[in-house]
Amino acid sequence: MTIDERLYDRRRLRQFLDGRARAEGIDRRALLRLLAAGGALGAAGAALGAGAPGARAASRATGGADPAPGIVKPLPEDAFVVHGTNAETRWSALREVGYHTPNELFFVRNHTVTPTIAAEDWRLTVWGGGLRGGAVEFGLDELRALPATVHTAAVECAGNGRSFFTSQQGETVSGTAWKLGAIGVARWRGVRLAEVLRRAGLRRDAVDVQPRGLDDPYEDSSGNQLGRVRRPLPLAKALDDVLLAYEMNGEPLPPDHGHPVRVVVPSWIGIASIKWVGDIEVSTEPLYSPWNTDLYRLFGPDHPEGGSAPLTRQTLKSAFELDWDAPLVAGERHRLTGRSWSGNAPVRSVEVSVDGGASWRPARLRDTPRADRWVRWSVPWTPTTPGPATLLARATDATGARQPERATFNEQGYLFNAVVRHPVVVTAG
Ligand SMILES: Nc1nc2c(c(=O)[nH]1)N[C@H]1C(S)=C(S)[C@@H](COP(=O)(O)O)O[C@H]1N2
Ligand SMILES: [Mo]
Repeated sequence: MTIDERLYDRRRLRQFLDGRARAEGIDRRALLRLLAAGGALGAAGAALGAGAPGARAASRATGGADPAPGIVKPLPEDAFVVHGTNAETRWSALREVGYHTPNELFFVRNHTVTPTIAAEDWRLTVWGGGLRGGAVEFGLDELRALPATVHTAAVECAGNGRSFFTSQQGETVSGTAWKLGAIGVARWRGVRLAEVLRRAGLRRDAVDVQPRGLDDPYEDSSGNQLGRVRRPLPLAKALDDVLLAYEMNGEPLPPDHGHPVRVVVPSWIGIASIKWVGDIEVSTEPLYSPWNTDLYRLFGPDHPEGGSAPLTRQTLKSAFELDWDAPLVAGERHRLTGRSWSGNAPVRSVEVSVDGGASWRPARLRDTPRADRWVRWSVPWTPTTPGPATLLARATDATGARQPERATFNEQGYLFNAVVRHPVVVTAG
């Protein structure tokens, strides 16, 4: 895979010129010299002396199309599909990759743009009526000095698989048209939220805990100002397994994934895992935000009048580590690989069909199934007849729940759990 460093530098420069980068102690001139030395600057560099607005125009003129405005890391074509401000991981890019999703391949879901936050300037404020005393602040060093916990867990968007409501079920839903790449599994290191709340001094009658991001306030597509991204958690979950993570796969959290600190809520939908967390409100009454009222609930004829309860756990899914319409040579033995996961329980078994669902065979699990993360699997296949074919993978979890043929419709297309029909093309040998 090629990481396009020039594109990366250009994007960083653009953020810098837009005033978004704080450049962590490096002054403007020094940063520009640094970028110029890397060969990333065209006319944009020369224009800087003329002031930021002109420079910005110049960088647009010379920088080419920016595939995902606001995402800092490179998004090589062979690893990502961009949807607006978001980027989904291509499953084919995970094929020869180990268990954890490398940071550079991890999907990005941004409501606005990745902010640049200097770790040394960052403070977390814990506040609200659910505390015994006043607000308490923590710096990164203080969090790092607390007992550390390491947990491997998925972060998966509630809308992962959304496009299949339309392409497989003919239903119209709103939101980003993800295939199955809005998930990643990382090894998160941080401090338990419980530990921080305990130190902040919890009242016995505290009920909700609401982390809020430092990224820009969000304006939805209808022009409604929703404020900063925030979503309450019930105290029971907050005290259970939630982390304030400062490392991802052994590195400081990358900018796009919440640098310097994000919330990680294992087994729950991705929106719970607030990135760039700046403050956490603790309340003695239930809290509401757009992200647990109008958004991230199920609306539609199969759901309660006025909508379901706010969504919590993720659902059951499977994916092949193959591109859409991947070519497979007839007469050769292929090793089909993939991963299955569920927010409800460890995956127990996975079956694969290579004939559009007429017959199923068990896949071999390559990891011990565990909660909060996926299991890799493989199955051999020697196709015989050239032409289009449809692959299906169907997981069953430890509760006995199995992926259905159809997912229950909801207007915003959350929690798609049905078996996905993956097209491939068998080519003549
Ligand atoms: N502050 C903030 N936190 C956020 C978001 C955001 O836009 N801003 N997006 C949420 C959503 S919808 C998802 S699916 C996950 C995505 O995490 P990732 O970008 O690290 O993959 O972050 C969540 N946390
Ligand atoms: Mo999401």
